[in-house]
Amino acid sequence: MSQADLNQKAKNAVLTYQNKDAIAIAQQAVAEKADLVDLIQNGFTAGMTEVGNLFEEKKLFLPHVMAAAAAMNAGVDILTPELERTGKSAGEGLGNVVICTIEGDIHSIGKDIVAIMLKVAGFNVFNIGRDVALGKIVQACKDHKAMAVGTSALMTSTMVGQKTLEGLLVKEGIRDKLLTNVGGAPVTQMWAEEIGADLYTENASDAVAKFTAAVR
Ligand code: HCB
Repeated sequence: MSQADLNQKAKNAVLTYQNKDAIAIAQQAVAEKADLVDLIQNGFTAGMTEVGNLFEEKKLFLPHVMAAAAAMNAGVDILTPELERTGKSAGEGLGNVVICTIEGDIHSIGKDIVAIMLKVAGFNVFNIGRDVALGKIVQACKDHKAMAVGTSALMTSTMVGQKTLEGLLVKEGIRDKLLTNVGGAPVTQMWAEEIGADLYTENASDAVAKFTAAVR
């Protein structure tokens, strides 16, 4: 099957909340040695983005969003071990990165995709979860001697946590030892500049490009 057809089927699986279809298309893509990164970005993520738009237009409701997210996760769960297997080995590690969704925010799909892509690109990624307390993020950066910390915020009400984290990293004396990266749908380059974050990344590919450039 062509990459475009695989992507379309992955998108449809999310839009029709079909976990089984999502799993089947992911397995087919692995068997056919398709471009799995393309499948995540232009298949599953494209479906999730459309669901998000329909939700915003009030044409879908929260249970639909949850069902779509479950289908997306079912597909991505099949692809993750394969991407990790074919990615760079731990020995080629480009540095330790801590990533999470900020305190008060349970949205995890986007940061999980970024975590997978950074891992595939050769970074040692510590994905410490969602709704993570700011103190816990700082501690993880210290424990893992992180060269970068990426935080995701999907709500305007939780973005402020990214700003507070900047101050906390300064207070704990580690701000100058790492790069701070902010992402999430409402986050912008302007927000990154306003709070003093080093990197704004729009999506997973952008994160890989900017993180890789930062270590070269
Ligand atoms: Co949620 N939700 N939601 N939601 N949700 C949003 C985010 C709204 C915009 C929808 C809306 O009202 N228009 C909205 C926030 C409004 C606002 O504040 N501006 C919203 C709300 C309000 C809520 C609840 C409060 C709803 C409720 O309970 N009444 C609640 C949150 C409770 C809480 O967090 N305390 C809630 C719950 C949910 C779920 C559970 C149903 C589900 C999340 C499931 C999960 O993540 N496991 C969900 C979803 C799926 C969405 C939408 C529809 C899609 C988000 C998504 O996964 N997009 C979203 C609408 C939207 O965003 N348009 C809606 C796909 C991913 C791939 O994109 O932007 O997350 P992404 O990530 C990108 C990019 O931003 C970047 O790279 C990623 C990959 O390309 N990136 C990073 C992301 N993180 C990064 C970190 C880095 O370091 C670097 C780059």
